[in-house]
Amino acid sequence: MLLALLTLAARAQNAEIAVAVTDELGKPVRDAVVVAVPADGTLRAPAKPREEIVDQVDKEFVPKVQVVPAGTRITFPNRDSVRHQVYSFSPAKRFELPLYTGTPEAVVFDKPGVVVLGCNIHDWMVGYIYVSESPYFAKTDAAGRAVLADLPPHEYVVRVWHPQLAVAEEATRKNVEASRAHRSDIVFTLPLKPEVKIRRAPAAGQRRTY
Ligand SMILES: [Cu+2]
Repeated sequence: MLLALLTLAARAQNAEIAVAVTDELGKPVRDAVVVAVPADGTLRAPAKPREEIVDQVDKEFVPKVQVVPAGTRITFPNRDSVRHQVYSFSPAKRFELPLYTGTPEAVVFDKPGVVVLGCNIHDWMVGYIYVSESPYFAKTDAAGRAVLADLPPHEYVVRVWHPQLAVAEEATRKNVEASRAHRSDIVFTLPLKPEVKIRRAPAAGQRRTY
């Protein structure tokens, strides 16, 4: 009981970093990944590997951007009645799940980096898994906001990634001193490339099933 109270008290003392992300026109950017790494480079190893899910719903990846700590096991359940063949050629994780329905076995993402997902059957299906080396991360909501909560007080290097980011992720770095029981507000303005969308097949009016 006392220990639980002490733990709670310690948590309340921890720091928060609140982030707002906009594009160069000031428009909120959703699905931006915000990562904080202690400036001295020390990272605790996660207690135990996490399990996460990337669904396929109506021939799209859901969520389109997923962020996980390194070591996470991800399953790719197919909620559609058609088959999918999910793959990635990204250096952080090359894999392929041969044509399937239902839920194939989990894939382990143990190397930090961005993993771009595709489907061999549906060219327009594109998804992203951001594998974070740090346990401190968040993803922006529709208002372009994210909060990194319960951070041990420390100096952090905070950076942002987004699928349309026009510069290297490293170029977004900001140093933030996160102090005890304090909330730091930081703003990122990102140069973004236009979104490239592959048109879905079949075209409107056709009733072919892929
Ligand atoms: Cu597919």
